[in-house]
Amino acid sequence: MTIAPEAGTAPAPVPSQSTYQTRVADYWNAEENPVNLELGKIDDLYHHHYGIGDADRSVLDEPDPDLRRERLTTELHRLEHAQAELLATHLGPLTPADRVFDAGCGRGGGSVVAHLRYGCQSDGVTISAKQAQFANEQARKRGIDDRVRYHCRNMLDTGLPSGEFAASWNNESTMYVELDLLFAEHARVLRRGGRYVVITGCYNDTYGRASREVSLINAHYICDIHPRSEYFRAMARNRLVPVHVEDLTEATIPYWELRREAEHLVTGIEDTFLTAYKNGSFQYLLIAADRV
Ligand code: SAH
Ligand code: GPP
Ligand code: MG
Repeated sequence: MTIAPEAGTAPAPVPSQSTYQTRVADYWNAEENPVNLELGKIDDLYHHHYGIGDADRSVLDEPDPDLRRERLTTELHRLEHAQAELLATHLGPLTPADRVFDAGCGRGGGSVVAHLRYGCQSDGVTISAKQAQFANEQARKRGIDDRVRYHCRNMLDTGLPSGEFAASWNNESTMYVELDLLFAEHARVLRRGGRYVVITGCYNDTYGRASREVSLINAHYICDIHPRSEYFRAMARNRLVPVHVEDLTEATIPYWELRREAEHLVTGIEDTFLTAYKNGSFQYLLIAADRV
C-alpha cells in the first residue's frame, strides 16, 4: 500500500535509493554553510565547488572589518565562478538547440552558467529534494525555467532520454558514486561525438593509497574519493575518450589559502585540503572526453 505524503512532510526519496544515498541526500538537504550561501547571494549563482586562479590577497589588508568580510566573500566567489567558467568552456561549442546534463547539480549554478554562455537547455540532477526545489526557484526568478530544469533523481539512473545530449558533466560530484555506473549513464544520454567533462578531487596513485587527509575529506563530506587511475579505466570501459586532461592542483591552492583566512566562512576542512594538496596525496583534476 502506498501512502500519499501529507502536505509539509519531507519530499519522497528517489526510488530504489540505497541507504548510503539517503544519508548523502540528508547531508545536502540540511547543508546551509555560509561559505556557500553568502557567496551565492552575491549574484544568485550558487556553487558547491572550489575556486581556481590567483587570489587577490589585498582584501586581507582591508582595515574595516565589515568591508574586509565582504571583500573576502566576493573574492572567493570570483574564484569559484572562474572554476565554473573553465568547465563550461570545455563543454562547447554548443548552440541553443543543444541539451546538456548536469550530473550532481547542487543548488544549480553550473547549469545557469552553461545556459548563459551557450543558450543551451539544461537538465540538472541532484539526490537532494531541497536542492532541486531551490535550483528550480532560482531558474524561475531568472525567467529561464523553460530552458533550465532540475530534478531530484539519482544520477546513475536519470530517466533522461538516450543519445539526445550534446554535453554532460560532473562538477565535484563523482566521489559519491561508482564510476562505471556513472559513466555508463553519461555514455547512454550523450550523442555520439558528445562531450563529457569532469572536475574532481582524486587521490594520487603515485603517492599510494588514500592518505590520512583524503580519508578526513571523505569523512567530512560522506564521500569516497577515487584514485586518478580509476577515472581513465572507467572512461575507457564506457566509450569516453579523453581529449584534455588538466591538473588544477596548483591553481586551486590560492583559493584554499584565502578561504582559511575567512573566519566568517571557514568550515574547518581548509587546512586538510591544503595539506593533502601539498603532500602530493590529492589532486584537483579536469578531464574532458568525447563520447565515441
Ligand atoms: N555540481 C554542483 C554541486 C556539487 S556538490 C556544483 O558544482 O555546484 C555534490 C552534489 O552531488 C550534490 O548536489 C549532491 O546532491 C549530488 N549527488 C551526490 N550523489 C548523487 C546521486 N547519486 N545522484 C544525484 N546527485 C548526487
Ligand atoms: C563541495 O561542496 C564538496 C563536495 C561536493 C565534496 C567533496 C569534493 C572533493 C573535491 C573531494 P561545497 O561547496 O558544498 O563544500 P564547502 O561547504 O566546503 O564549501
Ligand atoms: Mg563551497
